[in-house]
Amino acid sequence: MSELVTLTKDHGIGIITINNPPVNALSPGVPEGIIAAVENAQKDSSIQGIVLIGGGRTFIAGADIKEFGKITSGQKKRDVGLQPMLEALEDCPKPVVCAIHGTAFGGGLETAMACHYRVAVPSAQLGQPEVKLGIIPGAGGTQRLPRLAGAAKAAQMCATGEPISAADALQHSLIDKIIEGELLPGAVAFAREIAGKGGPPRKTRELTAQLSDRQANLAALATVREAVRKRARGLMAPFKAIDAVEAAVMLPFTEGLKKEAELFNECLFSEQSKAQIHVFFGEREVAKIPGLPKDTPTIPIKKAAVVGAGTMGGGITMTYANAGIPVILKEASQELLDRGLERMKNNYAASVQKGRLTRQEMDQRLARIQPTLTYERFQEADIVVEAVFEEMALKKKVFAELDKATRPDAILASNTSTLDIDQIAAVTSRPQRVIGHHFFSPANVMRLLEIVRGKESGNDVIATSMALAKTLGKVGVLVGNCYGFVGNRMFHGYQREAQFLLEEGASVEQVDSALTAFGIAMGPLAVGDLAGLDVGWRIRKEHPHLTPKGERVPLVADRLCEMGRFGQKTGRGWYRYEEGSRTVLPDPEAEQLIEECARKAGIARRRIAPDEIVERTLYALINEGAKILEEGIALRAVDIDIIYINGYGFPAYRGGPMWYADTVGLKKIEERVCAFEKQHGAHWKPAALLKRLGKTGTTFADFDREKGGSTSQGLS
Ligand code: T1G
Repeated sequence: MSELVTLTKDHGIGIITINNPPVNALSPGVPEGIIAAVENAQKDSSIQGIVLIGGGRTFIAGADIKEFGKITSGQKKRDVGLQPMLEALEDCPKPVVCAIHGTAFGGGLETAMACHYRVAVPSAQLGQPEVKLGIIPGAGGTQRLPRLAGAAKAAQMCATGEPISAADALQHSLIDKIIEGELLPGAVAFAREIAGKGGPPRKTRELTAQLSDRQANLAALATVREAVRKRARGLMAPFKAIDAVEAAVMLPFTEGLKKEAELFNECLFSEQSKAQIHVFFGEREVAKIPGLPKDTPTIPIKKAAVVGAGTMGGGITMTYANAGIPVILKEASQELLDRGLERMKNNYAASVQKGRLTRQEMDQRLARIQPTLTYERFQEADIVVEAVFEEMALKKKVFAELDKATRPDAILASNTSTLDIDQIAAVTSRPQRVIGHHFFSPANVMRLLEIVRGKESGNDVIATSMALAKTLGKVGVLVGNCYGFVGNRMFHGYQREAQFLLEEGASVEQVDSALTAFGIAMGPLAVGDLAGLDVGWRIRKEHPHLTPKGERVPLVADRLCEMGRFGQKTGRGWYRYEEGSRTVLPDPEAEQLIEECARKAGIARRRIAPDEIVERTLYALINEGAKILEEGIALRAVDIDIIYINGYGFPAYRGGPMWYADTVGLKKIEERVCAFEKQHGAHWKPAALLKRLGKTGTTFADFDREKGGSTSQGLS
């Protein structure tokens, strides 16, 4: 028996422990070890019952995702290979009790459900998150879960991938008992009690009570399908998961298993799954900073402070309060402070109303926020995040004040979305403590934190920022300091092309619907209206040098702003909006203005196909991304993917712009970019990296591998 799995005894109860850190994944050797342990326990007459438990911080967190590449590349047969282990557990004549702590996810929950009983600690999480990897449960989860928790609950869990708590699991008969005290002794006592009762073990696959009312179950599945349809736009796996649960309602267990395996393989070999597995490992890869020693000390962040209670400042303050960190919030006037606090209270109240937060949790979070008009208590802060107006002079003034008001070891972070971190740091006496923390609106919701290293930013400040991102529930991505950093710099070209396409004949809806059909959460023009067209207008006026002389510039946006059409905030932008509504409505006045600008500029208008819209906007994004990689502003192509998926609504099932580019083929993209350069101008100059990879038939994933990173895990 390998060290991965051990069998010990406690007065007649065999204890099978899995030791495969960090998350007890069912890697090669683990299922085999469990089978051997069950066989040994079966043979041992002194053992009346068995407990299966995970060593370390969690029960089994799933099948080993790293192994999937071997299946899709044909190295391994088309099966996750867990069936023999599940049968060994379920067919064991002695009662097997599964003891759950941490996360029983995917193959982990499927293993638990093959056991005869399940107990868990109150903090345990149980779930089938496979759809987040573009697949469905492939080891009986869609057949056993409905037999325990009912078809509706099973479909909901498998289609959303969201975990449930131990309390919810108990309520839905997924577990038999919550162990309040220490898990192992509690589980052993439970097993001893069951063994004492005697009788044949309870096999999940033989349970039918939950499946008896077929019509009611089918109706419930239809309701789940409808609910999922609204959230899972463009995704394949969530619907396949419901189809598999339906097979449990319609077919005998063994037939249902076959149907599940068929649907599982359909998903696993899909482009969507490869992309989503790339994203899973990518979100872990971005946390690894080449050249930053693993043992770099991090600074404890026990108290924070935020300067500016506007939309961003308020969201950032809530993010700290939500993470349990007390936060001082400073504003320049009582009126602005009160408005900011009001907005946060309303935000929390809305979450309470939706049942996402209890009233008590709301009060606890608000109690962590300490409003102020002075820097008096800023000595207490380990980190300060500046979130004032996007204007260099103002930011420099605030940083000079913070340099005096805070402890010399405090970290000073700027939420600037475009400005030069080094210039800001230069007004302080501790540039090594200055860094960019670029949150995305709404800051308490969006998962991305773009961490901008200045040329003086210390390793400890970088390491602390990366760790803090995780504490705040964010995905932290480290980027270099240039105008717009990574996300906004790439977005500039994407927006530019969207507006050029309008001038050349596409309508506002055509541009946006081409990209939402591609899977992007919101079209570029609707995003402009949401963010406020005046933000870009002010930046263009303050930084005319950003547009190289003689280069073509978009004509309409400035005109819209001169007319006071700033977007949602003024009820008109590229679209018009009814009072208090965020629903985009076509506006003939905007279309008229576009035609007029084009006519005056002598631009011939023509019918533009959705493919061209997608190509010109996304290839502009990808080409700029390649330049950013060349300059080392982004560490890896996957970093860009994670930025766009978590900050700009790029669909995870497309893997991000750079992964998507690899699926199209860089040779084709390079050729198209060169063609656009000839047709539309120098702003399309292809990146040298794109040319190199295109010519050598290699990919951005190869580029990352060259740099020592890889998220494709052998995905071919
Ligand atoms: N397989 C392989 N590696 C895994 C893994 C897994 N299932 N889960 C985590 N890791 C690695 C991860 O890459 C990282 O590595 C390290 O463990 C720590 O993870 C048959 C087909 C459990 C909530 O989808 O959600 O079962 O970067 O940083 O934040 O039906 O990991 O250090 O080298 O995320 O504490 C279903 C995936 C699989 C759960 C812990 N299971 N994991 O979060 O740590 S499909 C999942 C998680 C399946 C069956 C199907 C999280 C976690 P490295 P971490 P964490």
